[in-house]
Amino acid sequence: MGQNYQFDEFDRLKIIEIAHKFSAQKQVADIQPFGSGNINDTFLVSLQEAETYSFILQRINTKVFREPKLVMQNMRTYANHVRDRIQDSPLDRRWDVPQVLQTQQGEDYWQTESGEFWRSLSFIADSQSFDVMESIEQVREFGYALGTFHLLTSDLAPERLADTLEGFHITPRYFRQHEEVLASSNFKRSPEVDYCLKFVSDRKGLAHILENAKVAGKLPLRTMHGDPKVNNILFDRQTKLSVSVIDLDTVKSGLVHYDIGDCLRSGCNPAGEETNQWEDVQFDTELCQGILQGYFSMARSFLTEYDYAYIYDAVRVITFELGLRFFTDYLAGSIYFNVKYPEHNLLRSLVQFRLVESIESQQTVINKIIKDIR
Ligand code: ADP
Ligand code: GN1
Ligand code: MG
Repeated sequence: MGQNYQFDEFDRLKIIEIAHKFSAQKQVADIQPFGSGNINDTFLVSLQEAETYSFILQRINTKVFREPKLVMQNMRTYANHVRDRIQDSPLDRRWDVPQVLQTQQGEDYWQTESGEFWRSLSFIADSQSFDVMESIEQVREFGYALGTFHLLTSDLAPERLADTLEGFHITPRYFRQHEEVLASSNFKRSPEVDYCLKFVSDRKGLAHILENAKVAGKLPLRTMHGDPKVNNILFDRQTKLSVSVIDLDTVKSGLVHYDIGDCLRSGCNPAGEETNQWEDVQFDTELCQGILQGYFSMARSFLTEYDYAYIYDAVRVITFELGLRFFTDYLAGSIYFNVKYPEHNLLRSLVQFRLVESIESQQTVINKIIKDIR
C-alpha cells in the first residue's frame, strides 16, 4: 500500500515495536509509510541516534506471497551471488543491493502472533525512485539498471531460486482466471467494462506467444526479476545515475522477456500507470529507444537472435497481461492489488489497454529501433 496505507496511533506504536526487533537495540525515533508499491506495506524507519540512518521495514503481503520464507531465501541467494560476482569483476560505478537485516534473534523476518510477516532491508542511501520517467538520460539509466541486473544474474542458475508466486507471468493462466471470474462474479456493466471485455476477447491470441517460444526452446529459462517497473529502480540523488534494482520478491526462474517488456511498458508511458486521462495514454518510442540503448549496453553479451526477435512481442504481451490482471482483479472485487477507490483497478486496466493499442500502432517503428541499435 505504500503511502496509501492509513494507520492510527495504535498501529504506529505496534509498527514501532516491530521495528525495534530489527534495530540492533537502537531506539526507533519514527516510522513513515514510504514509496508507492501496489503489494506490500512499506515504512521508512528512522533511528534516534543518527538522524540520517534509517532502514526499510515491510509487511509482506501474504495473500500474494503465500510462502514468504521462500521470498527471503531467494533474496539471500540473489544478494550473495551478486556480491561474489561484483567482487570477482567489479563494475566501474556505484551499484547497491538491498541487504536483509536480521532480528536480534538472528532471523531474516519477524512473525507476529496473528501471522503478519515483517522484514527489514538496508536503506539505499541518497537514492530516490520515480513513478514516471522524466528524460531520455533517465530512461537510459533505467535500461542500464535492468541490463546490469540481467548481466549480474546471467550465471545464477534459475533452478537455485524458489518459485515465490506460482503462475506469475504465465499469460495464459491470467486468461483462465479471467474466464473463471467472468463466470462467477456479478459485476456492474458500464461502457468502460464493455470496452475492456471486448479488448480482452479480441486479443486471445496474444496469450501464448512467449509461452510457445519457451516450449519451442527459442527463449530459455533464466533468472528474472519479475517486476522491473519504474519505481522499483533507485537513482542516485546527486549523480542521477541508477544505483539499485529493488523489490526482489519475484526474482525467480522465468523469461527475461517479461522483464524487458515490463521495463518498456512502464518506462515509455509518460502519463504514468496511475493517470486519470486514460484516453491520452501513448507509448513513446523515443523513450523506448533510450531504454533499449541503456539495456543493450549491458545485455549484448548474452542476448541471442531469438531474444531480439521477441522484444516487440514482449512489450505488447506484458502490457496486455497487466491490463488483464487489473481488469480481472476489478471484476473479482479488488482482492490482489491495493486500491484507493472501487474503480481504481478498472481505470488502471484502461490505461494499460490504451498503451497496448499505441504499441500495436507503432510496431514498425519499434522493430526498426530494435534492429538499428542492437
Ligand atoms: P512493493 O512490492 O509494494 O512494490 P517495494 O519493495 O517496491 O514494495 O517498496 C516500495 C517502495 O519503497 C519502492 O518503490 C521504493 O521507493 C521504496 N524502497 C523499498 N526498498 C527500498 C530500499 N532498500 N531503499 C530505499 N528505498 C526502498
Ligand atoms: C505490482 O509491487 P509493485 O507495485 O512493484 C505487481 C506487478 C505489476 C505492478 C503494476 C507481485 O508491483 O506485477 O506489474 O504492481 N507485483 C506483483 O504496477 O504482483
Ligand atoms: Mg515495488
